[in-house]
Amino acid sequence: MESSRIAISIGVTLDRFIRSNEKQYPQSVGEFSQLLRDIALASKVVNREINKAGLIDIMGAVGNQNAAGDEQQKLDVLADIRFTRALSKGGAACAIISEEEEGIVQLNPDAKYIVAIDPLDGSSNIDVNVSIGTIFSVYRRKSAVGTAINLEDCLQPGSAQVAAGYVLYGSSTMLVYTTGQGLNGFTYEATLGEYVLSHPDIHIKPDANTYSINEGISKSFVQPGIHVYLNHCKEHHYAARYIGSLVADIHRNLLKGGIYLYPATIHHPQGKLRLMFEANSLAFVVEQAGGKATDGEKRILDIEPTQIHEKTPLFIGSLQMVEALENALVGN
Ligand code: P6P
Repeated sequence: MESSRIAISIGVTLDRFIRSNEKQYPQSVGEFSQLLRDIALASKVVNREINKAGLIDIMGAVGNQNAAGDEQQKLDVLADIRFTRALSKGGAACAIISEEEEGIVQLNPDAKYIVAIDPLDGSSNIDVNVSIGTIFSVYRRKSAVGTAINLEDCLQPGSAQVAAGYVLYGSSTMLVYTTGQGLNGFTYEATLGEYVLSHPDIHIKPDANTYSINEGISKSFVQPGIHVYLNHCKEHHYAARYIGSLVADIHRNLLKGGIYLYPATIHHPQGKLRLMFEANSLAFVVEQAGGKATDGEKRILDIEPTQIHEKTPLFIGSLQMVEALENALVGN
């Protein structure tokens, strides 16, 4: 019997994929690769803790709020610690900005990469066993190596990202990321402790018929065009799919086509989602897959941030669906 039929290949591991990419940059010293490995390592630890959440005392809220005013869940805090510790020990990050931290977390001043992270998005779903996710961006520092990272280093537009991605802790755990050379997805094989390439070169359908929005708060939407677009979806018998966990909704729409909408509301006039920790990363990811991401007026990746915890409306997904949404906003 052929050996290939006896020993089925496990495929391309994330580590091998990162190293093969690194060879494209002869001047690379491996810092960037180390950073990606550190993010992957932290996600494996978080994955293990999420899978035990019902069995050990890490469910529920900690009783205080994060910088954005959200009630912190125990796993939010735990995930923030895991990613900060992994990046600190890896030495390839000079700083982190996190949805769970007020200010800049200074790490290795001699490193050149800044990580912006939402350690665990959708955490209100943790206690009911619904998929949740980590969202991350990587920027290159602007200040001189060897100095502390300042606000100008952190407040860069999404177009300056050198990498971005997410981890989806779902029925399987996946790491999906881009370095600007396309979008690839890796599925975690826990028995090996490895992420294995399972979704190479992801592309989002240019048009589809799934829309994701919290219609329960539709009376609080402030732009009339949103209602016009939602009526368009219903007149064309689109499917409404809203998990209430951004990474899960984005992942489904990436693979099947669709649009996710979180508009400005009376309660969130600037939108609910964070520019630096959610919108920029997912906009880079979706654009690399051929989709589009806007705040309703401008491309997400072109927004010049003014504060770390800035919020934005977010309309993201299949190109023609986002364009139809933009037309509905302009026309009404
Ligand atoms: P709402 C989770 O809190 C989150 O940030 C996203 O993951 C999710 O898409 C959205 O907010 C849900 O918000 O207002 O519909 O509950």
